Amino acid sequence: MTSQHDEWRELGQQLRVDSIRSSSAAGSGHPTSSMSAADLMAVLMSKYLHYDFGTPDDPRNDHLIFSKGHASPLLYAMFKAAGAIGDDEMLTFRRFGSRIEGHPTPVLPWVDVATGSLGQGLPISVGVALAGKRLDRLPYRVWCLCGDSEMAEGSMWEAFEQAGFHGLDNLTAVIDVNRLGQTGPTMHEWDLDAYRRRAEAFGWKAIEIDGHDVAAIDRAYARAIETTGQPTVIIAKTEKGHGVKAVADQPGRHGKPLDDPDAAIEELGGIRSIHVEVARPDFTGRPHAFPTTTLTLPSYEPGTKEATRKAFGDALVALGKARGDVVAVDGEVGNSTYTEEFAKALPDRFFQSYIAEQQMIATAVGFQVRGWKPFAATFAAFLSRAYDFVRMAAVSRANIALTGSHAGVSIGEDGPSQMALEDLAAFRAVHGSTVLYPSDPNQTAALVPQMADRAGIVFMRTTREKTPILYQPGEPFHIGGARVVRQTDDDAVTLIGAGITLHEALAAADALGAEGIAARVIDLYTLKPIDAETVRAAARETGAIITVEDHWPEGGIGDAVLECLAAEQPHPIVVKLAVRSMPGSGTPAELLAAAGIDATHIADSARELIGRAGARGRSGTEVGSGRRE
Ligand SMILES: Cc1ncc(C[n+]2csc(CCOP(=O)(O)OP(=O)(O)O)c2C)c(N)n1
Ligand SMILES: [Mg+2]
Repeated sequence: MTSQHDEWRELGQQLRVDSIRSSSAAGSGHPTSSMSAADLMAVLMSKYLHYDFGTPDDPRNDHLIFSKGHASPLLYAMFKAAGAIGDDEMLTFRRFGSRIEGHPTPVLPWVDVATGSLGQGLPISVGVALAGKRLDRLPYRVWCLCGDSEMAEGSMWEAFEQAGFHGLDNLTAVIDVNRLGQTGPTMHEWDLDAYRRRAEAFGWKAIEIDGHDVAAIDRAYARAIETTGQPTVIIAKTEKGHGVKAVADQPGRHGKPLDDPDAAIEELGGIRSIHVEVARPDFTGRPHAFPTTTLTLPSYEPGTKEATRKAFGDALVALGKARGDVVAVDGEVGNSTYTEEFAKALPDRFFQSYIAEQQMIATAVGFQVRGWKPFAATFAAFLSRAYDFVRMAAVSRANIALTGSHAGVSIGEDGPSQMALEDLAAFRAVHGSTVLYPSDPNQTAALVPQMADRAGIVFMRTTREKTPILYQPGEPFHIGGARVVRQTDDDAVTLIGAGITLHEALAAADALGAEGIAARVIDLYTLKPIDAETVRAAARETGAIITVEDHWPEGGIGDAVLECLAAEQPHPIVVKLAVRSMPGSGTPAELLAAAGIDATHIADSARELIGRAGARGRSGTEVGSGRRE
């Protein structure tokens, strides 16, 4: 026993006491989950963590991610011990307006990403560690604290496999094996070998220890940083609520303050005010910078055909050549989304996530922690599998670009398992998101560079089918815009589409025109933020609107348009054409027709609507009841 060990033990007790104090002040929180990991974190911050709390964006800093984000009282107690926050602020835990939120978020400058949805912190740590190895090329380390019940999440094992595969020896995971989850025991309780066998099978160095023995913890970290070629997991046997008899290893104590905090604090030896001088980064160096050239976007000749997914792939290569911070992440469908072009042109900045969509998004989130500009792409349908990662990325205030190909029934023969029919609704619902759905390859190329500069979650839906080139190369398009493609003074109806349905709407407008009916056609290439003025002007001037989308009726183009009009009084009838029954296989044309979203159905719908609206007059107040009889 050395005095250093005593200091670490004392610090562990302080972290416990402070976790109890903040949770009791808040009247809620997770003190027992914090207490089990207190010794593990005490040793980490005293000897192994390299972090300059005064300069949180120093690229050389280590990264500490609490995958078990509910142990936030412990994290805040560490921040207090490091002098980053004061005791008073720590005790504002969970109060309205305090940055000491219930679970950690990057509202605090020392927090990289929001955690609290279990199963995400380790996958994101893998992304940060991968950035350290392959992008920044700096020797910072990533430390990740995981819960044992959290290990049941499949995404944790996506992370284990990928970290092992990439040999991320800059990553150390610590599993706090306190035997308990929220409602009762975990699957493996204190069977540390069960975790070790799994970790080793995934290519990790696994070290089993008593998580309350500071000497053993010290030795484990020392071995972790010596280990090369593979990540390390420290599997620590701990007690939930350790140090306080009333709660230690007791079920039913998860997620609540202690009944008698004063007695508990006394049992732990009272309040302390130990300050830890956390070591600063001990190496020099700057993040690697990739060479760049000037931006030359691809162009497509009007009169020919190309798919927007191909234009996305081409434009991403062009952007990547012009910007060294742009990186691509694939979900093992790069020959479908066309990120394979990036893989060929810029292999150092291409990352294969294999068929692990949660890890794909987590990798992107980890990259942007370090300031890289990730573009992650897969079939739009499969992004839904990682939706919680996207939701949490928004909580993390992450800046990531996502592209989903193979949208809607127009993909054809593959059938409904491959068709994204809810992606527009899903991505519109994400806080602060941007939703793009280009209709033309030149337009796609114009939008891709803007995705890299846009804050938040930026989603682009691309189309599998080749569609006619509508716009000239170099024509300007901006996020938030819509393009009126057809317009006359006599428009009797407005057809609003995007992607594949814009082309159907144009064909419908041709058919209507041949009958003497003028139709305005709007290319709604940005669903969010929507160009409300263009939509409202069309509503006022034509008095009848038909929206057409290769998507379920809920939450897509039709609803985005209706939202713009909801506050307008009066507003015209809006007919939403969308996919309403479960599609099967068929040709794109057959499936568009079966869904009632092809040119023929659009034209039929327009004739019927004009018949109704025409009976009442285009500009009169009767138009705009918004009701469908
Ligand atoms: C994805 C997800 N599911 C459920 C929860 C609710 N929840 C919060 S903590 C917890 C138990 C976690 O147990 P463990 O990982 O062992 O951590 P401990 O508190 O024991 O340290 C649960 C189920 C959550 N936060 N996230
Ligand atoms: Mg547990």
